[in-house]
Amino acid sequence: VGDMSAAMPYNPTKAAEHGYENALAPQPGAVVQAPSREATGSTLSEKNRTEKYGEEAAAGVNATIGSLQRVRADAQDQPLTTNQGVKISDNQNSLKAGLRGPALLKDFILREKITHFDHERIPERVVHARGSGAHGYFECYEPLTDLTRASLFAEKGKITPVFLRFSTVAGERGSKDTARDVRGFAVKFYTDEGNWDLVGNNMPVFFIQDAMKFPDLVHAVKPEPHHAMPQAASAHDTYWDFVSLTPESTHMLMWQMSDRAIPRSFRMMQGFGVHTFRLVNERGQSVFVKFHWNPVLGTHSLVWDEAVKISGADPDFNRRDLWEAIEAGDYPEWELGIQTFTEEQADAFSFDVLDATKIVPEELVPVVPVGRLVLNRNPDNFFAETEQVAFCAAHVVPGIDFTNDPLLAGRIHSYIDTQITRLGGPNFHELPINAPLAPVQNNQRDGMHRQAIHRGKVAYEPNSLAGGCPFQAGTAGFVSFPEPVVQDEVRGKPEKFAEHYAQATLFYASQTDSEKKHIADAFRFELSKVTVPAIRQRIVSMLRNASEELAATVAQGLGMELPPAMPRAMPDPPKPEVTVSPALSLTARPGDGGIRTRKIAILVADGIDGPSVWTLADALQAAGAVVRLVGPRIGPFETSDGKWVDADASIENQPGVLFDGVAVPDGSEAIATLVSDGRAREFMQDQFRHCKTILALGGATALLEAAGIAADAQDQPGLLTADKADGGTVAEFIKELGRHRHFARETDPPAV
Ligand code: HDD
Repeated sequence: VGDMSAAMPYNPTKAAEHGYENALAPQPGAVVQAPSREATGSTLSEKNRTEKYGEEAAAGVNATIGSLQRVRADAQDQPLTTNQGVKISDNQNSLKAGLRGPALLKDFILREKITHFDHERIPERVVHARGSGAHGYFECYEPLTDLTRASLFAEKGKITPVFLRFSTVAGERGSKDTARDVRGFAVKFYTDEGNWDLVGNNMPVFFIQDAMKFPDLVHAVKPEPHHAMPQAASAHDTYWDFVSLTPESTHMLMWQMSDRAIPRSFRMMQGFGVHTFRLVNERGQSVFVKFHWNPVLGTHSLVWDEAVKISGADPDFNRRDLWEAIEAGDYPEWELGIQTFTEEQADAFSFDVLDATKIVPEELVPVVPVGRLVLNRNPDNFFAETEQVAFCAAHVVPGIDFTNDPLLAGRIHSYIDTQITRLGGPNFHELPINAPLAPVQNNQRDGMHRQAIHRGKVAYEPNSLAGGCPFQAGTAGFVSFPEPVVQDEVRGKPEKFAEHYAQATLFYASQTDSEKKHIADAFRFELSKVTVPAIRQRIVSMLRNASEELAATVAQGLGMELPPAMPRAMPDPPKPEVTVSPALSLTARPGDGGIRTRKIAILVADGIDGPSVWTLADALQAAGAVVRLVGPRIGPFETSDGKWVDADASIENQPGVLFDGVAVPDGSEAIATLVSDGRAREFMQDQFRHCKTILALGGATALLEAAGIAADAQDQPGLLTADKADGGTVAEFIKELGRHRHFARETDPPAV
């Protein structure tokens, strides 16, 4: 008693008991593949050179870290403590009355630990629960002062830090990334005049015109309330029931059934502000504006069969892709474009710009690039940043204002309101990720979890006791655009809101043949999951007003008679200005034809032709691709020339759907192994079915044949065969990979 060492004879250092320190050391002979990191808790991207400054950012001073540095916690070389800072001597054993006796109530260390754990979870977002975020910056190209006084657009080259969160809408927090769904594209700009949140999606329109319908829409698409199925899927009765009775959703359904709902990468999708907003300049003049984000890598998507399989192979597919690209220093980048138009122009349009189910076609009002957004740092902590970030459509800054879009009106209310439940009170703006860089001074006080310590006795305005401070900023502050309103109070819609189909027709007509086919296939799939025939019929009758061709294809796919077209709310709609808009096809933005960050597999097994492996790997990596050697198992394989290659992935843990293309080198023993491996055959079948680029060298064509890939392979676009990996072959392979997909070889049903 009194001798501490005698009181701790029972394995107080559990880790040592298990040889933990040894377990961390590389095993003898192990090849260390990942670059070893200093255990500072920082991510690699923080250490990457910043594009703008060209030098390595010192820890904590990455251009986008800013005020977050103050709260970053790092336990390197520090002892374990309680939340009160008391050092903990034993984190393995609770305090007991005797080794076999009862645990004691006075064990405050145990109780604090368990209590905190019990409260670790917070409610997930009511929609957009699953998301992935990153830090970055926005850079303004040219001053936009003629149009807006928003400070982030004030100067050429001005940098504003941002945090961006991508999301799916319907699935729960732990659901999959590759659901057929809209993707959220929410940007928080930490401007020097306060935070501006542009809370958009990867589709420029919405399902409904009025926020009054939002809870109904969400209740319909979420898992059905009686059995909580299906997870992260719109393919069920209640969703299609609702939209079939809501013809204003027809345009959005086109987008949602298109390949845009299954992006290959967050880095390869567009973003849109959706609503018409206002820009307001220093003189108080205003124009309408639509915001567009265009990805530098181009717009690319998955195909449905692939998305379904990826959701099993890697439910974190898009999250991982974003994380890895940033860690590798391949910073995702978008260009911000704006469409601006006057109120008079808007009045003349065939559609209403306050209707969020309508776009302003680019052919009518061009998109002008005004800046770029680069994501260059992964969060330090998912919960603290990506989960606790609170976006809000009401967060605007001087120079940006709302319009009377009735959907936007509901959003201005909803987001702050939802955070109060989700983040536990009204002070969520003080969470580090949400706190503006601009100073905050007001007379709001108290509430749960208040961080600021307000000094003085004055918390009201006007006051004389604090010299009138904080004082009203007058015209230096946010001044709402004085839009005149003299109207009767009514519940109703403007006249042009009644036209539901012209832009659905426009969207469908603007797609390539394979995109049209995918839209029809998606309707077929989703509606085939609907159990009530009348719902299917209503959707097809609705589609007849958008495209007779589409309606007929879907009806045929569902084995049903073509029902009569749904009666139109507006029988004699205005003539649309634009009937085909090439910009609406994903193919309009192919990227630069390069293969940067694309994941390419090289299949290996014992006896593989080593020189081909190295030639291919070097050339692909030089072109910026991410190369993985994929074997029947991980680990070393002997090459035909007696050397070794080390597979860092197995066909089992990284199936074909996770790669953008595949090369199979020659080597008779290796090919025989792969031919006899059902997984390897399936790997090739998926690569073929999903229209990816395939290269088979020499005898590797046997694997194609074994996979049932047609002997007339030579005629198949994107399917390359060659004797060896010479310069011409490799260049051709890289060129074909740059096309991303070869939809010309797609058939329905799939031939392979
Ligand atoms: Fe919303 C989240 C985008 C209509 C109510 N919404 C949320 C997020 C995005 C959008 C990207 C996730 C933000 C994040 O990453 O944290 N929402 C949109 C777009 C809409 C839209 C582009 C139509 C143009 N939303 C909309 C309406 C309402 C809401 C009409 C309600 C009247 N949205 C919410 C919400 C959420 C949300 C309930 C859930 C979590 C959150 O706000 O923070 O308030």
